[in-house]
Amino acid sequence: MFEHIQVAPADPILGLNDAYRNETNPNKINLGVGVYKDEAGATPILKSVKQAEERLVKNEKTKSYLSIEGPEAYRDAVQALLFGADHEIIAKQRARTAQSPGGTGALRIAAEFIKKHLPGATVWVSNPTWANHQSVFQSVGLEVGSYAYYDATTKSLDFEAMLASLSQVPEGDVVLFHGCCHNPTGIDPTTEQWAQLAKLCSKQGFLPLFDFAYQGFGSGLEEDATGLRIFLNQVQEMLIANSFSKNFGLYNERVGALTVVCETSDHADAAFSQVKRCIRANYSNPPAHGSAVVSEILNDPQLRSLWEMELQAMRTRIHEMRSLFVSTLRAKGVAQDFSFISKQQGMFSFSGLTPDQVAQLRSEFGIYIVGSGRISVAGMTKDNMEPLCDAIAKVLAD
Ligand code: PLP
Ligand code: TYF
Repeated sequence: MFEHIQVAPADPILGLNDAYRNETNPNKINLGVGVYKDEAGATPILKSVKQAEERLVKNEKTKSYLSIEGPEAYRDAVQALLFGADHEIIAKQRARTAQSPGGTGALRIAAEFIKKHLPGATVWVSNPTWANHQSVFQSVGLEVGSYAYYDATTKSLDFEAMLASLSQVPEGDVVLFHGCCHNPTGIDPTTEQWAQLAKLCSKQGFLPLFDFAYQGFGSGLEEDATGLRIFLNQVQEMLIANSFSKNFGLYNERVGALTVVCETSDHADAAFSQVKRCIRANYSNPPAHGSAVVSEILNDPQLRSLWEMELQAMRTRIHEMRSLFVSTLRAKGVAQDFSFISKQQGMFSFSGLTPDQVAQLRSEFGIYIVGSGRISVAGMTKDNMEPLCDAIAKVLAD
């Protein structure tokens, strides 16, 4: 029965992570997968998370099933984080949120919901985008198209081309936006550009799907929601897939949410009943631990302020590494201008390194970078910066 099955290609990012684990070079450096590292190169559990977990272990009374959509305290906290606690959407109950297994789980439920309830819709993703987007949408049979985003020559957003592509998207299709900290380029629209995109969305009549996996990693929790909130002032309907993998460091707990925003509370009830139906047919109901940790932290002022400080420390360290990377390369006499890297947001940057240079960094120096040249700045530390920049200077000179 199984003898005809072909080996599937490895995930370009997670596969690289597996290869890194087996790398024998003692000086190896991992700038592949988007996992935050601290100054010591570790991915520790946040103090706020540990404290919340201690409380949970002490107070937890049952392991009985959660509801399909997850606990109310969690869902309310997610909405407050996305919209701001005083938003009209919350007062008018125009949104419904379901807990999901990570941001990926939220995208997958969104995909099934789109496939069933927006028949014929194509999903448009930026070029480039996170490697998994195409697979998630295609795996439910959706057509995926791409819109212009990145200009490799100027290493910036090609906003005119982006507007031109999105002007071709027909009414009823779905456009995926990265809420902040665009993966893989690190380049986000400005506030003015978000406003133009929102206007275009409303004119064209496409549905925005926000993938919001890095809230708090760019400029701050509120600041990073700017694009999302500008859209919400302009359009009545939206899907939002958010993840707490990065901003709570809860990668392996698989915690995120899918939020549906509708024109009215009645529409939201109907749409949400269908979201719940998709969930039921997938994994029935979500795991408890991750969401319990997140809602314990978000709903407790002391834990919340500790978490916000820890998030700020992660964000600040990444920005410091960006500047240090640029100045260290310069100090090593690298002629190319890498200053664009210090202007970008979030964990990632497109370095402009070619596939050959990426391969050489891996084989000669044990430095792992995604083939596209995307580097995870979050994997840089003060300790690995010198050998990293020496190696990059070497491959650029060859
Ligand atoms: N969306 C983007 C843009 C991401 O970079 C990630 C990274 O993991 C995800 C979604 C998925 O998040 P999660 O790990 O919570 O499934
Ligand atoms: O882009 C990244 O590195 C992270 C982690 O299939 C990730 O978003 C990468 C690939 C994947 C799942 C998560």
